[in-house]
Amino acid sequence: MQLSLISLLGAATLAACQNATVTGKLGDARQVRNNPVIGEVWQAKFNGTVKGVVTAVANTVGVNYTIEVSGLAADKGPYKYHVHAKAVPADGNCADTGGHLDSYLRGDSPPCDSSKPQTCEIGDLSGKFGLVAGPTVSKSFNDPYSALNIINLGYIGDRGIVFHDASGARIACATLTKVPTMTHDHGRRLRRRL
Ligand SMILES: *[C@@H]1O[C@H](CO)[C@@H](O)[C@H](O)[C@H]1NC(C)=O
Ligand SMILES: *[C@@H]1O[C@H](CO)[C@@H](O)[C@H](O)[C@H]1NC(C)=O
Ligand SMILES: *[C@@H]1O[C@H](CO)[C@@H](O)[C@H](O)[C@H]1NC(C)=O
Ligand SMILES: [Cu+2]
Repeated sequence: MQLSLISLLGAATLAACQNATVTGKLGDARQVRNNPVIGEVWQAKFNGTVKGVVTAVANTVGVNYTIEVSGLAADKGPYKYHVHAKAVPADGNCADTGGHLDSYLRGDSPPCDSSKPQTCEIGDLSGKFGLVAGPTVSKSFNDPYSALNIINLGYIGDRGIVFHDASGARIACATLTKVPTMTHDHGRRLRRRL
């Protein structure tokens, strides 16, 4: 009797927990409003079976992402896409990019509730903005919680963007790299000429 009461209470607690709003150990993600250079562009370039670019542009609030890729097998989706914690190593092995960027220490489970994006892992872009289907993707969104200020939790620079097929396999990855600005380019060209 006592045992069944305890297990009943346990089940009720579990149900309540499962429905509770999920936040990380460090709380909800905070919106990013201190990117140092609005309009600064970072890109992850895919040049394998999957080809194309994921672009991240520093906005006044968070980061504007644009995904323009092709070569995702139409019968292997829907695909997830994330910012992972680490860059892609020189050998291109997506397995070595770590887990999702999770600056607020939330963990993968339970899954992201896209109606409460502040409670999701920063890097779980497909959790927040939806899965994509192959073979081509053209998609843009603003993520208020991604940062291009290196002092922020949620900094995405020099980290890997990873696509997963429906089985979860990491089928393509590329590192977000800062695109030199016009003035930088110009300066370099001028210096070379001197
Ligand atoms: C939790 O959600 C499930 C379905 O989403 C519902 O059946 C259940 O009653 C909810 N539990 C609580 C404690 O709100
Ligand atoms: C980011 O996207 C928003 C909404 O489309 C747009 O208004 C804003 O200008 C974009 N920011 C940058 C820096 O491109
Ligand atoms: C993409 O890969 C192909 C074949 O490996 C190579 O010839 C080409 O130069 C690469 N393109 C870029 C932009 O890196
Ligand atoms: Cu991932």
